[in-house]
Amino acid sequence: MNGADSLCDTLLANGVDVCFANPGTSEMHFVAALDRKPQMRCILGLFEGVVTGAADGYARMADKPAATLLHLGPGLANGLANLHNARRANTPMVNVVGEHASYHIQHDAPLTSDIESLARPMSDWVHRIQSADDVSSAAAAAIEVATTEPGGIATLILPADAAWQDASPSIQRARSVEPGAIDEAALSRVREALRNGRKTVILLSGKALRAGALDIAGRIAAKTGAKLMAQQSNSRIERGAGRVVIERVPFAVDAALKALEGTEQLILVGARTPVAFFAYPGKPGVLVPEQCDVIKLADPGNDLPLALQQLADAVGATSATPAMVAERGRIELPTGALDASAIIQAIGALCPENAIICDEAVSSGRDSFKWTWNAAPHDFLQITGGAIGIGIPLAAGAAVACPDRKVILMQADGSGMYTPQGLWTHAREQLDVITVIFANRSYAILHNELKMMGAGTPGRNARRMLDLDSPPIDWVHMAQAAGVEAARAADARTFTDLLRTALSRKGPFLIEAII
Ligand SMILES: Cc1ncc(C[n+]2csc(CCOP(=O)(O)OP(=O)(O)O)c2C)c(N)n1
Repeated sequence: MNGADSLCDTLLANGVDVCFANPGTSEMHFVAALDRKPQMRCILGLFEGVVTGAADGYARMADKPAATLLHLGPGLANGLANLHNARRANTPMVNVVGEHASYHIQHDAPLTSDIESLARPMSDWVHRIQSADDVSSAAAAAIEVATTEPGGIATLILPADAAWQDASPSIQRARSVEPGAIDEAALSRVREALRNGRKTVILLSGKALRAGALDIAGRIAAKTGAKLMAQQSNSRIERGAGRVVIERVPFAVDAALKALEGTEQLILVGARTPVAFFAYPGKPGVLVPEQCDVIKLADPGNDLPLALQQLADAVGATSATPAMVAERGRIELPTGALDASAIIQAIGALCPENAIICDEAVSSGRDSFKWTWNAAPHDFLQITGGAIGIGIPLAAGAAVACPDRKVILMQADGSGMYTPQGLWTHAREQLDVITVIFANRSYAILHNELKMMGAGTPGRNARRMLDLDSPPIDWVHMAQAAGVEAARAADARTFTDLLRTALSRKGPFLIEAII
């Protein structure tokens, strides 16, 4: 057994059995070790942003980490934007970053770089393995960091000589760390606040947005008159028919201010105080009214369903005060011209039970909840860190985690062009993903941001940085080149027909929706 075998065995012994990878020479012994372990599913991504984004989507749905395999500093750097998104989602992940053999670093060979400095800002924990005998305990420590609530990004740097040297056969188990209990004082403060008659919003995030926890929160809302809201970006929401109806804090500052207007108390359950994505001249950065009291019930790392149950008990919200859940509605199929609403309406109408809807539709997806709140029950995954290019990888990872569920990806075209390589992974792994491209051929959101910033109207240079129409991107050929079947729709009926066809089959399909 060498260090690479020890790493592989430690991952498997701790339930990590999927590795999203893009390897290079320094990782050849790890590749060979993975090759000796058919229980490990190795999935190639043709760009490291696909690797890290897929590991994110996988863990959000599997509730356990995947490993990634990245090639030294540059490979890691290519994956950083989606690592940033994953960190913002509190996704558990174990990155294995290959490194030169320890005695080779002194030569400053071309791929040498300061891996720790690249890794740190997007990792919760970084560790450089010292020797083959250090591998198993380091990997177990990484898994512990990744799996401790609310989840974390653990990055292990694996020097090639530590991978190829003989290692002790002893395989370490990661400690399982119980999530912290909520503070009694916080619980009684919140209980009192819910009795004082002031206008209250309970803001939820993380695992408080899973169906069971939401149901408890819904009972608390029904009992106390508080309003439930979800944070603007969340890793996963279980929603649709039969689930508690919940709106997110809107992205746009004015809409968010309006949604939170008059709120006198904000109770945080694994959520943060809402702030604007950016500072805009003359607009506030914090989105709750100035006099609003912000009271924290639970941190993201607490057991959020338990915290909600404790609160429900404290306020007497029993099953006799049922939550407001969505009833399955008949959503009309759109007809006529195709626009973002028509696409989402069709998805809402046709979405099968238990689907996973991934959202990187950017400006086109702003109102998606309007068309999907009473659709068939589904999971909703969204971009959490604002670093675009997550959609195609995220959908891939979700599909790997849940092979029996349909994944529908709502993908804006500009963001899709950051990681189109992920389509090849959809095809290679025959993932059950329908990718819907919202082809507005523009960075539409940035046109609006220019206005919101008060930066004037776009002239030639600005338009050349914000428009994607010349040449138009041919997504059908792009998908086909990657091995994914694809078709184009320019009106609502054609789109609906294509969506129906794609839903009736298993495997990847892409619809380029011209809007
Ligand atoms: C990694 C990264 N690079 C750049 C940006 C800035 N940015 C935000 S939205 C956007 C364009 C989005 O366009 P598209 O995906 O087509 O969606 P649309 O605005 O048309 O809805 C860009 C470039 C970003 N958020 N993240």
